[in-house]
Amino acid sequence: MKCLQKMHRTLVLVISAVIYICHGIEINPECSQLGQFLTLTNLETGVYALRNDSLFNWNNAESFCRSHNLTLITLNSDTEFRVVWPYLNANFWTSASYDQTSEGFFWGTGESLPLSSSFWADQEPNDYLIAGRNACVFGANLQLSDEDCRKPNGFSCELPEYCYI
Ligand SMILES: [Ca+2]
Ligand SMILES: [Ca+2]
Repeated sequence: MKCLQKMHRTLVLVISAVIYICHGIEINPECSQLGQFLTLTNLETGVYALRNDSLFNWNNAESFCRSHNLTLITLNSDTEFRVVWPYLNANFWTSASYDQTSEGFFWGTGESLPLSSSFWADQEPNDYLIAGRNACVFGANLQLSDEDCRKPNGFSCELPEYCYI
């Protein structure tokens, strides 16, 4: 008996499990001691001290970060905002504030935060237009808003820019 074996070519789709290995960002070795007395979270966009529990006005938040050789958080990209946001549960001060002399918003790094940025929430920024008010920038709901710098908010510190290789 002749057994014909028919070879069927079967297209087999092998679905491999894709393992995402989340690497934290690479840090300049000089920066290894910065913020060492705080709980730091190393994410793909930066190293952060997330302070959900403390409500400070902008100047005190900025001073707190600086006293640990850190800066207030600078959201350099949409990606950074999205990566950091899940770790924050309240409004948080960023490093950006309005500079009356230059008539613009700037991050702590010196980079401009243009009025045309898509990060701004609807109708924001608006507090900077109020005479005599110092306006600082906080993040909430994946958007930025300005507000009187004296108001208390949560905040997040970050390693200074030069620490990121
Ligand atoms: Ca950053
Ligand atoms: Ca505002």
